[in-house]
Amino acid sequence: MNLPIAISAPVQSALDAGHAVVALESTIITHGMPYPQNLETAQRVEAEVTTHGATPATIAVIDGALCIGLTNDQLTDLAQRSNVAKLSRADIAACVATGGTGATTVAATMIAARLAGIAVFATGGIGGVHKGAELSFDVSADLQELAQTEVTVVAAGAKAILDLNKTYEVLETLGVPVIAFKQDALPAFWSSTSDHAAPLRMDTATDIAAAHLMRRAMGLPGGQLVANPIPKADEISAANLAPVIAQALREAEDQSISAKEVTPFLLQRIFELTDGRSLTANIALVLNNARLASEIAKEICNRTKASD
Ligand code: PSU
Ligand code: MN
Repeated sequence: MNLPIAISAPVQSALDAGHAVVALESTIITHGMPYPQNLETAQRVEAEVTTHGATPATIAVIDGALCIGLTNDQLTDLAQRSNVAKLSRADIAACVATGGTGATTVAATMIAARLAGIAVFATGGIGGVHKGAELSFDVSADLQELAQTEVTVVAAGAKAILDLNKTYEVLETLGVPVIAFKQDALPAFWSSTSDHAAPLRMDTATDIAAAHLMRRAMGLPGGQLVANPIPKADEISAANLAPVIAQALREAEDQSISAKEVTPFLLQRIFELTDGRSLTANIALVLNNARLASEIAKEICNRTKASD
């Protein structure tokens, strides 16, 4: 059976030439940010990747095609649509098979990136273990994906709405390398630091690329999580955010928000409760992640060529 994969011309020629490509997800566009900031951010992130010498490949399922690299018209359409499906490992194949349209989460974007031969992916923050998961069992499929799909994901850590302790415990159990960039503590999405010590610390894109390739050489399945702190100038302190996150979580519980709706609901409420400051920080951290991902992607290409 043929896979209906549509790789855009610029992405295909970068892949053919062995040039750096950075995968980007689409759920952040459809479910993570309001219009029009979602579209502006998606365009700025692509431009940031280009400026840093790599080719951006935003990924989504459109009318049954697994699209790797979107046109500006496709990006604009996706950003304005409501009720687009939020796709993860469980439902991406069903969406493609039935000719549907959907945005890819971290898990689904990793699957698509691997199919296209893209090693590095930049996003905002991964999903993880939700607070109260001991009762709700709400654990993002992003964690399992990191354990099995060979893509290095650059994020500002797990989103601070989650139970970070449990999230990092699960990643350790699953054998996922969690690498803080240039600091000893893990970042916490909107905040540059946290009281969680990072299991690994690296200070250069070169080291991160070398670790990615060494896992491949050793036959270790799965990816790496690079936890890249938001620039200090753009951060919101964890102390300022704590009451806002607590209120959003209470409201989600009162309104019985569940399953895939939880994360979009919390992000939207925190946006409202911070008068938009959470969104400004979210945009800054995604751009920062796009820069680092581009450097890592270039290093992986250089090292792969050098060993050919
Ligand atoms: N990063 C952001 N905003 C987002 C996301 C990441 O800055 O909205 C998305 C990613 O697609 C991630 C998803 O996979 O949130 C997590 O959803 P859940 O908690 O339902 O697994
Ligand atoms: Mn969930």
